[in-house]
Amino acid sequence: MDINLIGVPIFYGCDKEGPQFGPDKLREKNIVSVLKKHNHKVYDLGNIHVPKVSVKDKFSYHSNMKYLKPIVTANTNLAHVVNMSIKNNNFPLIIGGDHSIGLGSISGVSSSYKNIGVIWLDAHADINTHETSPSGNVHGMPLGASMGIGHEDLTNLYYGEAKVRPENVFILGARDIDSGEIDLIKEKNINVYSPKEIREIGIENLVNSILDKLKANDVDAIHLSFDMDFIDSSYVPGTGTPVSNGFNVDETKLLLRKLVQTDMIKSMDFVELNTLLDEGDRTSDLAIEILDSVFECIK
Ligand code: DIR
Ligand code: MN
Ligand code: MN
Ligand code: MN
Repeated sequence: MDINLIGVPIFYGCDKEGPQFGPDKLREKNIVSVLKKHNHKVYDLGNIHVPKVSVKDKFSYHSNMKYLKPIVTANTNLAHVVNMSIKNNNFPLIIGGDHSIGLGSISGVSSSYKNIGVIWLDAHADINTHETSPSGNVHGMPLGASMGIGHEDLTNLYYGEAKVRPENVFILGARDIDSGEIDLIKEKNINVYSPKEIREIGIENLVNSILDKLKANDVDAIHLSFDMDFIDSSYVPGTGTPVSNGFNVDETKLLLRKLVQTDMIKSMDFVELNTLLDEGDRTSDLAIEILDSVFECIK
């Protein structure tokens, strides 16, 4: 596989400093040589430009979407790089940064394919809108916006239509879902599985059934979006919104490896590593360990 490493040093989506150091931290931890071990060619495309704005402009662009304008600008840049990467038969590995970068990555991926699937691994559902969000943090909105739900500045990013159909979205690991999101899940019949439900079904059974459904829906590629807070809070001090009752490290690796072994995953986000909150380098080291394990299974 020809991997394009794309960093997005942004924290505007979570309004908490730290995630902007994620891409360079993983480079310092030799992410490139770790990926190369598994016979991939790795091209580090560097970091996407994120405009600098001051804290006093947080609400200048919208009253319940903090830092809206620089988030849209950075994600539009990201979308184009991801689109070009896929058009040239590369695998974009997008390193955050907070999860607002799902806006750009999914927009770029969906430009390159006819009908994509999205598998979102997260303690949260990230389908809030400016109307339902209790925080005003855009990192809680990217998956909703990608389905065409929410404010037009987000839903029209890069190009003006929905990027993924709700029936092709699978949210795995969710265990902290806001009330407006619960309503939307019911209304749109969105596929959401908590860690408890995944354990009951079994990781392998679940992956098989997701793949069957996406194939039946005629999906031509799957984008995988991994939020560090998918993992149980006891293992990931270095993430902004840790949640208990998540998967342990071995379960997480097994799920990710089964997913990429389907050969349908054509792009991946890896987000919400917060180096400022980390205990030593515990969470950064875990990030490397997980990426090592995942890319061993990608052909
Ligand atoms: C929360 C947190 N649901 C919000 N979302 C997070 O602000 O909308 N997503 N942390 O990963
Ligand atoms: Mn998230
Ligand atoms: Mn999350
Ligand atoms: Mn919440």
